[in-house]
Amino acid sequence: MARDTFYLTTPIFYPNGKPHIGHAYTVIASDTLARFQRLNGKEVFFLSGTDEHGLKMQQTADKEGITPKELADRNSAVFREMIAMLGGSNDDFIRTTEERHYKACQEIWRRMAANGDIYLSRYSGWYSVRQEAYFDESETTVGEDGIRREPLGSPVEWNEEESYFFRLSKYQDKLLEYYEKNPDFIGPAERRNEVISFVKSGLKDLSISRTTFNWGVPVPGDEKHVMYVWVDALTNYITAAGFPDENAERWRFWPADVHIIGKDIVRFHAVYWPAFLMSAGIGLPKRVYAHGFLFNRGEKMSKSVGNVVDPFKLVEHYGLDQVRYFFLREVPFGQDGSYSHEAIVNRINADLANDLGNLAQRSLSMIAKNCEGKVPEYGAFSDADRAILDQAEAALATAREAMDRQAINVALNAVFDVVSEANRYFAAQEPWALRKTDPARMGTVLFTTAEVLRRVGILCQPFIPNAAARLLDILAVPADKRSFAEIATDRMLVPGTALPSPQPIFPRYVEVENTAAGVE
Ligand code: ME8
Repeated sequence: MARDTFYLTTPIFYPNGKPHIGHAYTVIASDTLARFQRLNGKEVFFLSGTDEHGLKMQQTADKEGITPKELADRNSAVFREMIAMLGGSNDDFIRTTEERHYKACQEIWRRMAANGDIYLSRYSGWYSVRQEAYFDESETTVGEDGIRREPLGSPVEWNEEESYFFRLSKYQDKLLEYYEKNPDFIGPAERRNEVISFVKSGLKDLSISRTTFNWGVPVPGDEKHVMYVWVDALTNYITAAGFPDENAERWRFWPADVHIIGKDIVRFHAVYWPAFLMSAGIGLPKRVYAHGFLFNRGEKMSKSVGNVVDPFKLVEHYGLDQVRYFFLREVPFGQDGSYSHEAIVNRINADLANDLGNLAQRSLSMIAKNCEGKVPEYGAFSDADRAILDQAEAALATAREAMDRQAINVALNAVFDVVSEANRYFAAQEPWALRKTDPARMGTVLFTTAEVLRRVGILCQPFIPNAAARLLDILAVPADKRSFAEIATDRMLVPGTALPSPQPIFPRYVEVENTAAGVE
């Protein structure tokens, strides 16, 4: 039977600079969602990439005295490296300067034009290079320094040129109807409400080409224009699925199940993108989910404040699973979050080293010493045994439901609630005391604990893949028995199976002198 497909994307990153922790965060969260659905039995296509055109790239390259393509080549490679370093399990990495992408952009343009939605006119307005977007004069303000800025704070400059326009105004009612009929299209709810009120306030036609520079995809039939970078960027999601070849192997993945983005780019994904697709007669993505922003000790990261964190250094310092765990557990996905050295260390030591690491170490060392290093035999389960086993099984249902709505932290909480409860269970059952008084019961308690750890190990894989693999290795769980289907009670550990000698899963974080890890 064909498996259900699941297509998930990250935003494609501007390679005009080096990646920072905000980029790493998007990747970690998206990767977790992708891994979860693979273990859940879906056929997953997970995409990331770089967004290489536009004025920002051109200007940065000019400053460095290199071509935009050279800049893109250099930094795109660093983004790719960062994704690999974070354990990213993406199936493809798209660069918008690739040939396949030019073809897709030109075809979607032709289809929008054929539908009567593109016309030539002149544009004049306030342009922000940083946001790669025009702003209404009413949206801008002039600061004390005399500089005019858009609402997010980047400077805008007056721009006037011949431009192609997309009839976005025509789609206002269609979009509102779509949001109404598909209440899950935009998440979380705050973002959905913002989008709806923005569209209700009236949509103007959108300028979708530029003539003042040529670093972009040429407009078919009028090559002095290049496409507006956001038309090009959004199209990446269908390029990678094989568009315009609807017989392509990957076209079955479209429409995407979810576009994961940051909250600053919701308008592009939830207003422009569905309008372009409606115009071109292409199916719409099922969901757009926006996460929040990360702040360093509550402060915005900025080079001048000196609190920009390099994801490579952060991972080198704390460890990959530790960093993944921290961001996924600490920040409710969809809300803004803050990080600090103390908060990271606290999570590592309390949750990973103490709760999970110690439980595994203590129970498995007891098995090694007292049960000949084999999965113990078990007798009838007591109520306490059954309660903890059931909780570990129920965590899967909770996690599935939560991950379907990208509530990553809710899923992870359910798994770590099992770990906390298993610690209480272990302490209350006192298997070390049973060793003399009732060795058979000790075997049942140790079996129960090991079986709970097996379930926890399977459930932890999307979040902390390396540590979860180590845990499953020391429980001798075969590589092909690690999917969510294996959590079922009839697939428990088999008594008598030899276990390798227990290795620590998570060391404690020991304070070193330079605590300002990774801060540049
Ligand atoms: O926006 N915390 O690229 P980008 C959390 N090329 N997320 C953050 C962040 C922070 N401090 N700073 C940035 C683009 N991000 C476009 C996307 S998609 C078709 C094109 C997030 O490199 C930001 O919200 O500027 C965005 O989702 C992502 O990083 C890429 O940002």
